[in-house]
Amino acid sequence: MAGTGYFAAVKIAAEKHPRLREKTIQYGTAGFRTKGEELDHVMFRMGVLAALRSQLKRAVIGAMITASHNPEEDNGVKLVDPLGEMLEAAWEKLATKLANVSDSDLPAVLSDIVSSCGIDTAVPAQVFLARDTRPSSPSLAQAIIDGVQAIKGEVKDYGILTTPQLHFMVRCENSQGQYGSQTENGYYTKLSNAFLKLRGHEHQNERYHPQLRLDGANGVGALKIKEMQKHLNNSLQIELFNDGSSGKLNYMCGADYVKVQQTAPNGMPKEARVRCASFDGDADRIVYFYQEKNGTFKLLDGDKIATLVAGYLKELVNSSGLNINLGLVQTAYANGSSTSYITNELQVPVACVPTGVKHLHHKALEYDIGVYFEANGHGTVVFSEKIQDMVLMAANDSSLSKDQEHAARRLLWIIGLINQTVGDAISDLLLVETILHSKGWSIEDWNDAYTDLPNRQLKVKVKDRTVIQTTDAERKTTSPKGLQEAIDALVEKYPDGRAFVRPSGTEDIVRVYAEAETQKNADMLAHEVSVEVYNLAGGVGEKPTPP
Ligand code: G16
Repeated sequence: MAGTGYFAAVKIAAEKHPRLREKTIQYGTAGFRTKGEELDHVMFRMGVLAALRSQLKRAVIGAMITASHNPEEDNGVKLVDPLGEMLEAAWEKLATKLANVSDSDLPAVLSDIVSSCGIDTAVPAQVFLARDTRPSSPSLAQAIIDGVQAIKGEVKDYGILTTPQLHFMVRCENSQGQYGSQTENGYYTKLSNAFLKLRGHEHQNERYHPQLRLDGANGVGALKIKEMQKHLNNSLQIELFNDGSSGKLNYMCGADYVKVQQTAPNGMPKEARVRCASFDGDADRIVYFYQEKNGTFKLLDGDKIATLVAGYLKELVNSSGLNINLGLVQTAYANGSSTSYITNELQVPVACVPTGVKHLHHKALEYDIGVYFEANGHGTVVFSEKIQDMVLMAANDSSLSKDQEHAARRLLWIIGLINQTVGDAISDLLLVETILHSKGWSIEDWNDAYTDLPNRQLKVKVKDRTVIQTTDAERKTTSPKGLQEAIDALVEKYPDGRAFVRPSGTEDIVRVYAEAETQKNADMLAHEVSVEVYNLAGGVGEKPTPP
């Protein structure tokens, strides 16, 4: 087993990446995230950690440099586990510890990790690396490479990729190619083949039009959707805006901006009844939107996507006659109307878990087919191995009726279209377009399924956001004292009122969510809750101002 002497090379390499700041940093909702300039030593250490995890798992581990929806100056890193899923929770703790130790303690902490996890340091380590388009990303990538190489690991550097593309590559490699080929071309080919098959076997209804306007958030998603388009044989005409050629990443555009501000992004023409979509900065989230004739903005967020997808999969499962249990996973941010619609109309069981794709993903694995989406547009569908085999057999079973066989075949192609490793804006876009095309629906038809309760999200700046602690899948607070009682009393005042607060795991703020029967009431409730947070949880800066 490796003692501290083994890490002498790490100590020397670490001299190039010293820890210059005392500030503690946490592996949050989706990895480390802060200003890009504060991350060099963290990246180096995550390179070492990724290599150790690769030795432990005897598999390739991924490291994605991105701060996703955050402003351009921020950056971060997400580690990717062997099946392409987010890093296991126990290792998030190790990552936090490693990121925060002094330079001189580094060998001792690494040695502890090696002995407590039983890592054989003689095993070859391999790390797949990719980054988004932020200016700070190339030098941070070098810090990761230095970390991996400090313990003689090998790096495959993909350069610029979307986050879900890197997750895909890791899964492909570790499945020995069964999941697909671990190249960018392999990604486009797998998804587009499935998309074209699904499109080719259904007649287009006149209310579906193949034109889509897309906001690329001035990020990596814009670059990669252009590549994907080359594989779609013109069956989908995507008009791209905010493609990064001039605007700033995520600035007044992108899925997070559109969802939180409930408005169209800058840089896109405003035209009534045109189907539009928006990616976030690393293309793992997507929301749709359009404008009504009278100019009213309509958002179709992750909840709307989840209901569209779950409803469609349920139809296919029923038509195929296969015995499959289908479930849907949401978070506290899910609009109350979506949960009622899924439960009562679609009759699909719903589970609620804390924010963070890692929580949704794990819960979704409990179903044969698990659909999960956060309201912010981050989500995908996972299929159990058993169901994938069953669908494959049914799709080729000539003893089934034509309808059953047809449904099974579509399910099989849908499995090919979905990036099951993590939420993927490109794959989700193709999935939504497939379903709308198959149903012959316009975006208005889709929106008509149910009406969202008006809602509002706000941010409150506090001195230390960890003073807010939550329970019940983040729907209630347990600290600071009196906050939950105050929220309960406010919610009481408003018909259909609901509100909760939680500390963000990606930004240094507390998030406030409120919904109510009218927009005015939702805005007021969110404001009043913000004031309570400010007063009881150590607000800093300007007090929240009324709407
Ligand atoms: C990340 C996570 C999401 C989460 C979002 C916001 O998204 O992957 O699961 O919903 O952060 O998290 P929080 O409210 O804790 O700040 P992304 O797209 O930024 O990687």
